[in-house]
Amino acid sequence: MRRDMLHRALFLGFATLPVAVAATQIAAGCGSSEPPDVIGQTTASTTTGSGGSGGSAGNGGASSASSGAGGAGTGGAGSGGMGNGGAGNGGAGGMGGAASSSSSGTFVDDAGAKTCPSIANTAAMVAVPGWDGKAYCIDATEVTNAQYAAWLESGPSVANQSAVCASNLSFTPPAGTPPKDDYPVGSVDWCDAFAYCKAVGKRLCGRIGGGPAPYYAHDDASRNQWFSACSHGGTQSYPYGQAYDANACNVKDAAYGAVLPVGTLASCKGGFEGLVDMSGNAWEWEDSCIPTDGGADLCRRRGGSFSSAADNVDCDVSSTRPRDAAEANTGFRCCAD
Ligand SMILES: [Ca+2]
Ligand SMILES: [Ca+2]
Repeated sequence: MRRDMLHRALFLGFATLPVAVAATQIAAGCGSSEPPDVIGQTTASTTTGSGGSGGSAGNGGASSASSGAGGAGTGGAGSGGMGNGGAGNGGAGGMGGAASSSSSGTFVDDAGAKTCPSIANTAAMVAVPGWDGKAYCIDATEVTNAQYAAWLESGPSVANQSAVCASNLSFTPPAGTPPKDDYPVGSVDWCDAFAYCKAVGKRLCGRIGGGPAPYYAHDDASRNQWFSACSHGGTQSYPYGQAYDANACNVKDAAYGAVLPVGTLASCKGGFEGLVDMSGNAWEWEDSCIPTDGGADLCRRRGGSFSSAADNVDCDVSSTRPRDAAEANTGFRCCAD
């Protein structure tokens, strides 16, 4: 068992479980209403390199996760703006070597060379370093009610969805078109999120390089867009750092008790410059589901919400919900390749 998984198993009180059990999905218990998935890994080349300093300007040396060497960060200090339609193509800061990751690729600090789309009435995007030369873009914030409402008002047709979403007959949340505010949209199902991102010229965050994220590699920074962005390329447990901070983000311990407008807490930043709310506020649907049959498939959601306890708000924790579930505390953000 990987060290971090062992830690999690111990934390959750499953220390006495056989590895084979702990490595499969544990769906209940833990004294939490939002049990994290504990998922077996398909790759586990754990390294023990020292984390390098990141973010400062300079010529970037590619940092190899397999060597664990601290990599010099490519400069490109990000200025990823937030808000509606603002251009926010800031290159993300550099990163150090992977301290402990299950990554199987080579980190390439190439965000500074990446140009992200700037699409009206959608979240600004931030360029983040990629793996194997695949820098990509991710929304700086969760998609807001106003952004989602703008899309609904464009009259999108449910007829153009893939077969797995054939049962999704409406993109409108049960309570109706959301108000035009900057709170994260909620009560959207996976198909709504997928359709929104596709329609605005992005895609629901999935695998680096294209397609869905492999379901059993949700904490593989070399393959998972959402996780790599949150964890600073697999080097941090939380978007803002390595240690839990009860007040950095809108999580249960911070006691706000409800979602906040996206980007309200400047302290909830990272894992790369310009990103906010990767921990807490609203859960975020991800393009990672099993099987691929229809509305009952289980799809991942990431990062926890305002009501999530400490063990549910780090970058590698995830939770699953049926593809057709629409919960008030679950929204999403989009990526682009
Ligand atoms: Ca729907
Ligand atoms: Ca979030």
